[in-house]
Amino acid sequence: MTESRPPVVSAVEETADRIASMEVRGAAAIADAAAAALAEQATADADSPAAFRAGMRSAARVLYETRPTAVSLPNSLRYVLRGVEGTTVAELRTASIDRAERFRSELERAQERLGRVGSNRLRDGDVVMTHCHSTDALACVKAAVGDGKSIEAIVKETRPRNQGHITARELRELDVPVTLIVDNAARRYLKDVDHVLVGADSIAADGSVINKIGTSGLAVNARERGVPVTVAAQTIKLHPDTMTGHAVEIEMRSETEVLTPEDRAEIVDDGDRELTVENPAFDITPPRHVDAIVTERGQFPPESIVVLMRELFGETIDEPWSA
Ligand code: RI2
Repeated sequence: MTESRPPVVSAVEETADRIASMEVRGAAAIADAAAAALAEQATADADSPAAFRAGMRSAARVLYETRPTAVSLPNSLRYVLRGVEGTTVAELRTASIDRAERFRSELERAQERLGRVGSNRLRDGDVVMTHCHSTDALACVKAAVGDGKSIEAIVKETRPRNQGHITARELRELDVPVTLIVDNAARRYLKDVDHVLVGADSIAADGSVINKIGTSGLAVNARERGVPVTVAAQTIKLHPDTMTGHAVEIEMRSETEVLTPEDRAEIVDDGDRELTVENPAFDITPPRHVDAIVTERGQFPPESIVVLMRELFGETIDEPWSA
């Protein structure tokens, strides 16, 4: 039986909207925003401990339904909900807020640690090619630059939303020389590149990497050119469901990100829906095209990531928001 959904505070609705519209984006930022929203929910009035818990579950469901592929979101929600302990509303409230804060500060520390691990893969004078915008990938470059290494970047613009522009801006803020290219030029420039360095939205138990659409093609080309592919992904990107054989759902987004209504009208008559536009946000890169997954717990060949997953999650995963 499905529980009727108790109302949630407006901060939760707003955060869910900002995640769905990608105003808040990037797997780490999504996880952080979701934990902060649960802390806001915890401040809401509740008549009883049961009502408090129901409100928290309801908030988690609203957030959970925004972006299906970024597993950092359910991982964040699960972490906070597991810490909702106490016998009075006041105790539950304090525990929830503390738990959310702890998650957020651990997230920040994890990214710094990951950056230091990833920096070891970069040598002075290296050129990296990036795809999309990943704070985990940039943490590696930041740490390398902080260690005094000189790094250059070839940045793919990353259609349809051009998150490469954010990467270019942030790399320039680190004083890294940047060459911005269209996605279709990637293969041509791989000959000048020492590493492909990308982030991830989810990592599956077999070491497959789910990341922004175009990553898998880039990885295949990089393999053909002999360029190593490094994936920077905190452990909140590890997808527990895949340990039991579940596939990761690939988010399909609006066609308007690819084609404006005006552009559509130029191609076909108004009202002609026979022109189909597909807009998958992510793709899956098989482990054989990935050299290393860099986490805050060290770097792993993709095929061995399942060992870390077992250590972190055990064998069973619950969905506390569905209770
Ligand atoms: P961090 C992004 O997805 C990109 O695919 C990026 O590689 C990934 O999130 C991870 O980002 P989107 O939110 O967590 O732009 O490393 O669809 O910042």
